[in-house]
Amino acid sequence: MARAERLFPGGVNSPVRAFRPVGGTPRVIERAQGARMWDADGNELIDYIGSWGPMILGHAHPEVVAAVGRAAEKGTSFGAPNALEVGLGEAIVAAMPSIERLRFVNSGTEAAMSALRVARGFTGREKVIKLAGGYHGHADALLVRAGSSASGIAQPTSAGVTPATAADTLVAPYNDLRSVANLLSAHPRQVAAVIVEPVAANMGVVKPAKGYLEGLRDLTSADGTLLVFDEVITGFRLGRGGAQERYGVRPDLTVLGKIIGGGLPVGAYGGRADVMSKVAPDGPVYQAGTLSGNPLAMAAGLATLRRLTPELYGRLEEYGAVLEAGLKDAAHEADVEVQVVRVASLLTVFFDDDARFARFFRAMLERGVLLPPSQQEAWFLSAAHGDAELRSTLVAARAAFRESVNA
Ligand code: KE4
Repeated sequence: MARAERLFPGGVNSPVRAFRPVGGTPRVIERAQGARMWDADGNELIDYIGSWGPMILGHAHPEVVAAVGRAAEKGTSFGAPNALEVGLGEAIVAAMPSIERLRFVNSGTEAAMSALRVARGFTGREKVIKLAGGYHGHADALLVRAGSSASGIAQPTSAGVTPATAADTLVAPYNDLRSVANLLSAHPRQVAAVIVEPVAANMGVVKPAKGYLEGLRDLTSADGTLLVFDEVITGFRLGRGGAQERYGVRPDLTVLGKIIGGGLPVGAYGGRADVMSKVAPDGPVYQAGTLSGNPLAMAAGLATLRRLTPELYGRLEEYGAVLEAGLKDAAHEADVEVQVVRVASLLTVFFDDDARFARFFRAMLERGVLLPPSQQEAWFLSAAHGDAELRSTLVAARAAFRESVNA
């Protein structure tokens, strides 16, 4: 870490990894397998970060590793059409009917940024609406009142984002339809898109209020505004059809990432064919990428999606339910007031103050359980988490909740 700190801001290549909200030195991970990771000092950790979502099968799944190896032997990137990108594209379209056509990029940020550009190009409008606490990657227009670690910076908009850029991004509170209706009526037919995390997971897990997503669908349709679901986390996490299947709401565009790359850099945006027909080279909205659709990343994504079966989602649901109940019991036994919010295999334990969360995090880490080092993030369960992990996690939690109250 000392060498890393001489090289990288905060010694990390993404802010959340720096442990700032929880204190202490980040663990340097040497290898991972299934539900576990080992740090450079040989400590074994049960992992609930899961690379922030992609590792739904668990780390180093043998068939994913083999698929990547086979692809690598034929060349890692051609910069030309290849069969693997078609295979992964067809798998995504089959799982999410709202996606009629799509484009692969290399991150969720690129996918969200591109989706908004297409929405503006298609509608000819300039404004976008995002929800406070929603995180859609680090494109300028979206770093306004953003969640994840962006919520940790002092000002609501990142330094370096110009007032002019921020001015085109309108922000409403999550789960408040009236505020979105007010913004749309204050800017009639000027809003290109509303972009929303259908289950918010960058301010901790926050479920959509009953009727909220349906309400957004109605409000945007009435105003000719595109509804963009950012399913970078929920896509293939809540089920093969993501949140749009679970809640039965059809967006105009969907943003994907994380799981569809199986741990390699992949993002995607897609949706209505008429909207996507605006994307170059078919249309006037430009977007490009050297490594987009490269066979190595496509192979990892395909090998992962192939294993996302109803049985796997059933097991994730079972593990999640037992973990949620166990954590609630452990907190209650320690007389600690927390909220545990879970949707499928996404879970957050909310503490009523950050210092208590930090003590809980450190106490769990000392007992070999690595949680996301931020109250704004979700625990990501994997198919590799089983009875042994569940037992160890709950034993550690009983002690960690007690320690979280004693200063
Ligand atoms: P990436 O550019 O990090 O691949 O994706 C951006 C993104 C877009 N949309 C949603 C809903 C997301 O959650 C993300 C990225 N998530 C964060 C943490 N929740 C990634 C972790 C990090 O920033 O290091």
